[in-house]
Amino acid sequence: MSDCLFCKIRDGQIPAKVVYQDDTCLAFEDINPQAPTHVLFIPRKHIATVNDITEGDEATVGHLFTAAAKLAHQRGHDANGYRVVMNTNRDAGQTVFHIHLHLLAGRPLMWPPG
Ligand code: DGP
Repeated sequence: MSDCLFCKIRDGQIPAKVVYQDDTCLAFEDINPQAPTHVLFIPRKHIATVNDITEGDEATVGHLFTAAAKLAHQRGHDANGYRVVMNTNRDAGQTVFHIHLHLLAGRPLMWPPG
């Protein structure tokens, strides 16, 4: 989508600190990190919200989780743990309407998140 911030990051039109990419997804450091590790995993395909995921997207969305788990492992977060979360629409605080899996790690994470 032409007016999507994360599509622009995907296309290199807006800079981001990319930490991982492959044919399916891109991962970059969050601009406003809430933990020592705060990385966003986005599909290359534009999908606005979790509500817009279709059965044909299941492999793509699942891939975000395996990519996030690999990065968590590489950064040594396996033992202490980490959180992966995808916010959906207003009440969850979604602000960018291109799905993104947050990977948060490196400090104790409270639950419920608020
Ligand atoms: P959410 O609230 O789940 O929609 O999270 C959106 C996240 O995107 C938020 O943690 C901040 C991050 N973000 C917003 N704009 C930019 C940007 O231009 N660059 C990067 N790297 N992250 C951004």
